Amino acid sequence: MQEIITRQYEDAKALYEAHGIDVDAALERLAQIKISMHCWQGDDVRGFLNRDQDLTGGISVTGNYPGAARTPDELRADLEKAFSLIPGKHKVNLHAIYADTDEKVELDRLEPKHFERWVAWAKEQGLGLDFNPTCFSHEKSGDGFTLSHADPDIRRFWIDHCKASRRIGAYFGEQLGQTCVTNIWVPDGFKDTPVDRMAPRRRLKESLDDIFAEELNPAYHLDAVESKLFGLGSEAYVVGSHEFYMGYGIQRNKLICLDAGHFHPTEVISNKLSSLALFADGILLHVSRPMRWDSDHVVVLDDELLAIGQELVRGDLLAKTHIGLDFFDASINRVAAWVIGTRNTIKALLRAMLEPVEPLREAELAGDYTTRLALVEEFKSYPFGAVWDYYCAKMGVPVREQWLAEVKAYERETLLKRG
Ligand code: RNT
Ligand code: ZN
Repeated sequence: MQEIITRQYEDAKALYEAHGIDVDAALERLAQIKISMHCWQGDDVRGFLNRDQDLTGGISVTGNYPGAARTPDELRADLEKAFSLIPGKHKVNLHAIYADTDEKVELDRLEPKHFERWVAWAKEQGLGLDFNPTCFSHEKSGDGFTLSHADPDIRRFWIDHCKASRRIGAYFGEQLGQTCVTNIWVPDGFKDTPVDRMAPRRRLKESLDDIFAEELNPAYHLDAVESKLFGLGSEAYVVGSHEFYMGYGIQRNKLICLDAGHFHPTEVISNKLSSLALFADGILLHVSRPMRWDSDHVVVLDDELLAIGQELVRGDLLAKTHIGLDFFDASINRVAAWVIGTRNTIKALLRAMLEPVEPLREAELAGDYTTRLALVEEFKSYPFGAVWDYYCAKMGVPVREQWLAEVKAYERETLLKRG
């Protein structure tokens, strides 16, 4: 390791240690945290099963940057490149449409065998896998409804798809010896104000109960449900609202997924974690960045990302929280998008681990809000960067923006050669 990185690290460490922060222990802890990196940033949520279908479900990817992955092998190569630039061992979050098979298979007929190559690759790479049924971009979701559809046949199709997805998730968990989270998100909702808000929600509840009827070993598989406030084309009413899944998840013991972009524009998920944690066994996060709407911008190191990290660390919630990413930007290099968003998420956790939490708690308890504010503000300019650089070097990944040259080379040699 370069001498200067080590020296700056030692200096920084002394400053943090003066406040009782064990920096080496923080780095060890940080190395244990797995971020679930979403495969869909690599190809603009297209997948491989129904590539002729447009992206629907009220989500949208904009931009036409060249080099999107067109095949499972290309996507895996891109993921490998990204992971080589991100410190730590992580997970890949797959969607059902990313099945790697030559068979023409319908969503409700998917089986573990259609994901064998993903599992073999994950084993070889030392990665975990998470999963999602794909309840959009399909002719049977064309009118905006899936699990809450009024037509029982359409509902059945999506229920069967979700059941198949859970079995695939359980297979991932068993094969890789680590828990797979299968997260259900459905786009169901109305563009304009409905008359009957109850019936679709009742149907969604019944569909979920049917889907979850099969018990799966929680050591290998956990279910999550993801809410939303609105989407493109479901501005007036989303069936699976926050209250809906909050109730469902607590009552039925499912992980509740909080997506940072799925609430009112000034509402933040960081402020929900401590409440949810008191009642839920586990939480799934979709770390994203809404800009004016659920725009799924690449995650940057902004106040909300820092606050999410702080809540997880201060509230000791890391053990019960599964951290997933959810953004898709097609206007920049897609590998860079992964690297930037994932490195930032890890940075936010490290920043939180380097806070003088105990002295801050004591000041707060004593009503000394002056000290609280003063310390929090001064710590913002502590030499966090030196610790981060040392961590990257120690974990064998590029320090600071050195990763960018590698992405540019990969773009020249690989991405731009794709048609
Ligand atoms: C959509 C949800 C959902 C999707 C992915 C692709 O608003 O956030 O998580 O982004 O499943
Ligand atoms: Zn999401």
